[in-house]
Amino acid sequence: MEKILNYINGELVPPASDMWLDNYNPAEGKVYNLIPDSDEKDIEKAVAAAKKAFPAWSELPTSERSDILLKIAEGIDREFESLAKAESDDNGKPLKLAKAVDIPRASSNIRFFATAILHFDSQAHQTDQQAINYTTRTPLGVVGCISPWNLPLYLFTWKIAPALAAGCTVVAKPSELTPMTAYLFSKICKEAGLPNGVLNVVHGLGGKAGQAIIEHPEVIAISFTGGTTTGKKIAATAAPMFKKLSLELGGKNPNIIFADADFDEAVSTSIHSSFSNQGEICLCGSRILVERSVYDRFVEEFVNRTRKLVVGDPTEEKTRVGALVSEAHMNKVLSYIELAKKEGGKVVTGGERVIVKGRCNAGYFVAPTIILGLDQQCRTNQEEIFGPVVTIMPFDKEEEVIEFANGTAYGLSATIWTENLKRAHRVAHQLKCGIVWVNCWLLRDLRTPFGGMKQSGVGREGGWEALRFFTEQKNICIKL
Ligand code: TXE
Repeated sequence: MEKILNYINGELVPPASDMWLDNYNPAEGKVYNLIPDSDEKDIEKAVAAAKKAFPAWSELPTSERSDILLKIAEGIDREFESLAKAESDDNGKPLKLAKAVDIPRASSNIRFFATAILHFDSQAHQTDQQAINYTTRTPLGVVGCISPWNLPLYLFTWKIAPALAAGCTVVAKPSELTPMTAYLFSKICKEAGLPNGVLNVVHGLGGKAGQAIIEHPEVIAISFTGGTTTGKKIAATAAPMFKKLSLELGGKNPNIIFADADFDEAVSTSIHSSFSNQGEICLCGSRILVERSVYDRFVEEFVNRTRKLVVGDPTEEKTRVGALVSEAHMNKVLSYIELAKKEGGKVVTGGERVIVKGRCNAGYFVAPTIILGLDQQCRTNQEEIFGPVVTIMPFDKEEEVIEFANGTAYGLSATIWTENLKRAHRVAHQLKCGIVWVNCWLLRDLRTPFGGMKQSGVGREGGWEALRFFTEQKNICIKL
């Protein structure tokens, strides 16, 4: 069986312990390769390599760093087919989606930061006639990047691209559930001539390899995307060490539909924002809040459209909903559906595991599920399920829907559907979340800050924010 290898100091190497973990293809429910069960020894080697590589990489002219990163982006484009297949095989998502979103966006992430760094500048302030201050920004050093399984290569590159562009060297750990694209990416980096030790990719478990990155004293900043519970643990370890932290955590995002919305667009985009990537996107709108006068019409149309979504083999063109990432995650999602029923919810479509005939008959598929009749306070409407499960609730007034929308511990994103411009601005300003989409969803401009409020995280990624995160500021004051 194929063995995925770590990428340390420019070499593809097995873990020090020679221990391996099973990597499942969730659409087949079968192990299809092995990944390193790395531990602190591997992290130690990776940090030492990153430390050694830092002076030369950080002092390389920006244009040369940029050129190498652009070569890596070209490598992603060249390996497009194999990366898309690996992304789908590891995660269970439709191959079509990996081709349309994950891989092109991974390449865009690298290109964006490779070119953004060429325009990154610092500031100067004249203090009356007394002094001139100028502020420098220098790369931090060795940083840790830990990414999740839902958009594997996309989120992996979203972290490492700004770190490398800024001149940091990186120890990265992709999710143990979806390691394959990061492994292929290591090979692309080698081919592109990335100097040894600049990027080190160590595979393994979160509590072991991941925790060793967080605890390592030479790793001075952590960029993490994953669950809120993991984020808390990471913050608890890193905060007393005064590490710089960027945490992108979960969401329980409201999708607000006012009666004056463009109905057809609201319905079709809500299908995407509810069930794309099996609902395993932190930005999915899992709570649909609909103004009462259009509630019945919306529910009818939305349920009909949802029933037509094809759940099936991720490699088939017609498939819209693939497998969930793991058996454990499928069971978690199914247990939330049971909880919703206990809480008085009515499952109007879906609600169960789907057995797909043929190659995928042992896969972890769950039917797109719509639940009605729950109140705002229940656990189903408070906790992140991270699967193809949405609730729909009616509302009467603008103030009420703002209260509903803000009424969870999360604050990542929200969508507002209305043709009333003033209301769009008014409501958007009152929502306690980091990203608000008006009459659209997941439209991304990489220059904009990305991140959440409350338990959805701390810090902002994207654009200059990411480059600032990976640099240290110093102000120099000169008396005139
Ligand atoms: O993610 P984890 P899990 C949410 C979603 C999901 C839940 C749990 O609700 O059901 O989180 O998913 C690494 N030190 N999201 O458990 O554990 C881990 O190896 C250092 C939302 O799979 O947070 C992986 O690389 N690292 C989310 C990464 O953290 C640790 C996407 C994420 O895994 C670690 C994924 C530790 N102690 C899940 N423990 C989003 N916001 O997009 C784990 N890891």
